[in-house]
Amino acid sequence: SEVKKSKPLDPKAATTCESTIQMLRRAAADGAETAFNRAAEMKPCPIGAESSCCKHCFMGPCRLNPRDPYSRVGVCGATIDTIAARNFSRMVASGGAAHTDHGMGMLDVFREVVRGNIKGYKIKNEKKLFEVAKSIDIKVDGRSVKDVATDLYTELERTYTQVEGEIPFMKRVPPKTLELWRKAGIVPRGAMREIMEIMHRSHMGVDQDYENIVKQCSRTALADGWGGSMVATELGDIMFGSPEPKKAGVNMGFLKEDQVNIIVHGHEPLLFEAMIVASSDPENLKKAEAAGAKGINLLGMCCSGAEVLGRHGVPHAGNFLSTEPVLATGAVDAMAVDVQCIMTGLNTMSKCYGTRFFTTNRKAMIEGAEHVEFDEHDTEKCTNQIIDMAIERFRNRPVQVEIPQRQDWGIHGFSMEYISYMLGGTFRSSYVPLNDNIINGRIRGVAGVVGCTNPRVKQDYIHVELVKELIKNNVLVVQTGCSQIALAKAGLMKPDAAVLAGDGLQEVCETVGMPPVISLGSCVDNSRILTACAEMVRTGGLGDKLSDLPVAGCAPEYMSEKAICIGQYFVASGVYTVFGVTFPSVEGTKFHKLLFEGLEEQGFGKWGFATDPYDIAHLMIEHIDKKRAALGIKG
Ligand code: SF4
Ligand code: MSK
Repeated sequence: SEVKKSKPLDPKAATTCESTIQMLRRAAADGAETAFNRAAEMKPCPIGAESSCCKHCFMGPCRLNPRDPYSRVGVCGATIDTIAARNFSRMVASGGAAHTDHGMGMLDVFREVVRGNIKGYKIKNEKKLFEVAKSIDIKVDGRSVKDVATDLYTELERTYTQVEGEIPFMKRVPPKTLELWRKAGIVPRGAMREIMEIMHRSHMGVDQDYENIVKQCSRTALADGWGGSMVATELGDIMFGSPEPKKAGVNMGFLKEDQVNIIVHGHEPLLFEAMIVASSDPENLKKAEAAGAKGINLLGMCCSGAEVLGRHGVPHAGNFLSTEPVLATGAVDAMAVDVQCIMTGLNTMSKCYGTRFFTTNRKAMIEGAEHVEFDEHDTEKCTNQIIDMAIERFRNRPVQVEIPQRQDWGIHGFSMEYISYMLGGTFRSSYVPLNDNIINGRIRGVAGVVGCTNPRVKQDYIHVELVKELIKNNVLVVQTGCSQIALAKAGLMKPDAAVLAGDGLQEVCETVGMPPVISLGSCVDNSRILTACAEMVRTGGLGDKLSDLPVAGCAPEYMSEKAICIGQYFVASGVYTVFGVTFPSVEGTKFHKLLFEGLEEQGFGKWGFATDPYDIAHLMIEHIDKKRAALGIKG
C-alpha cells in the first residue's frame, strides 16, 4: 500500500552495476521505487546546490543569485562568502560529528572491555595495542596489557572531551606540518569543543569572515581525521584484529537461496562483529536447519560491510545505492542497520518484499521500522532476536527469490602495518619500498579514491573509469568506503588486474603480488591513508611535510556531509582533493577561491572539482607531477 508508481527509469543509464540493473528492473515490474526513481523525480534546487541560500535565522531564509553572487546580500547583510562559508562549516561539523560519535562509541566499549564490564568483545590484537600506545608516548615496557589499555583509554578520551591542548594523535603528524597548523591556529583541542565552536560561530551574527570560518572548518575536520576517525580505526584493530589480505567476494551473487540471508548495513563494527558470532552459534544454526535452511549467510553492505570484508572476509553485497535494490531479490530475510547512510526508503522497500528490517541503535530509528536495540553489554539479546526473525521469514518467504548470479572475487584487507610489511618492513628499504619506487618513478604517486555513490551520477561508473586511468598512468590507488566496492565489482582488486597498470606500477605489483588498487576499509579508515602519508614523510626522500608528497585524493560520487569533512581534513593536511557531482560554492567567489587556490598558497592542500572521470584523473596526475617536480624527482 505504501508503494507509489514511479516514472520509468533506464537502469542502464543509472548504474553500471549489473546486479543493481537486474534488481531495478524487477523493482520496476513490481512497482517498487528506489533512490534512483526519487532522484529522477526530484530536481535539485540550483540555489541550494551552490550553497547560495541561508536559513540560519528567521529574518530569512535568504536566497542569493549564484549567477550574480554579489548582486544581493541577506537581510542581515551577509554576503555570498559568509553564507557559503557558514553552510560549509555546518557540513564539516555534521560530518565530523558522525565520525567522532562513532569513534567515541568505540572508545566507550573499549573502556568497558578493559574494565571487564563487557565480555562479548576482547583485546584481540595486543601487538597493535602496544604500538598505538607507544605512538602517543605511553610507556609500554614491562607493563601489563590491562595497565597499558587503561592508560590508552584515558589518553584517547582527550580526543573528544579535551577543552585545551592538542589531541593525542598530533604526535603522529610530521613536525613541519604540525608547525604550520600551530602557526595557523588550527591544531584541534577536542572534537566536542571544535564542533561546538563551529555551531556557535555559524549562528546568525557571529563569525562573518569567510577566512576565519574556514580556519575553524580545518580545525574541526582535523579533529575528525587525526582524532575521532583515527581512534575508531585503531580501536577496531585492537579489539577485532588488524585486517590482513585475504580472498573475499563482492556482489549480490553471494546471497544464497537455500540459506537464511542476513545483511548488516551501516558503519559501526560492533553490531557486525556480534552478528558474526551469533550466526555461527550452533544453537542458531540448528534453528535455521530446522526451518529447512542449509545455514545462515551473513553479508555486509556499505561501510559496515567494507570493514568486515577486509577484517574477516565476510562477503559484501554492494555499496550505498545497491542497499534498496538488493531487497528486490526477495532473498534478504533480514536487514539490520545501525548508523549513517541508512535510507528511509529501505523500510518501505523491505515491506514490499517482506524483508524483516531492523534499526538497532537508539540514535537512529526510522518511523514504522522495527527497532531491536543493540546493547554491547548483552549483544546476544539483539542478535538472536534478529536471527530468529530472519529464520521465521526464511520459513515463509513471501515472494519469489531472484538472485543475480554475479560474484566478484578480489584481495581485500590491507592496513598500514601490512603495507609496510609487504614493502619490506618500512616504506623505504631494499625490498620493493614504496618511497624508493616513487623516487625512481616506477610509481608516479599515490591516489586515494574514496566515498559514496550518488544517484545524481551513474553509479560506480566514475569511480571505475578514473581508477583505471590512474593506474594506467602508474598511480597506485588506495581506497575506502563505497568506492572500493565499485572497484571490487570491476575486478580491479585482483593481483592480475596489474596488467591494466602502466609498466612501472605493473612491475611493482607483480614483484610483491599485490593488486594495483588497495582496499583499506570503511569511511573512518581514511585515517589509514593519513597514517600512511605520515609514514611516507617519516621514511624520508619525499619532503618533510605532508603537502610535499606526490599524492592526491578524490570522492567523485560523494553524497554525504561526512565526505565534506573528510575532504577538508585531507586539504588541511596538505592533500589536493577533487570532488565530483556538485560542489557547495559558487565559482569565482572569494570563498571558492580560498578553497580552490588560497589554502594551497598558505601551505595546505586545496580543493578541486570535475565531473568527468578522465578530467578528475588528469587533475590528480598533474598535481602529482607538480609535487614530483618540486621534489626534483621528475620522470
Ligand atoms: Fe538571512 Fe542573515 Fe538570517 Fe541568513 S542570517 S537567514 S542571511 S538574515
Ligand atoms: S558508507 S558515507 S555512502 S562511502 Fe561509509 Fe558509502 Fe559514503 Fe556512506
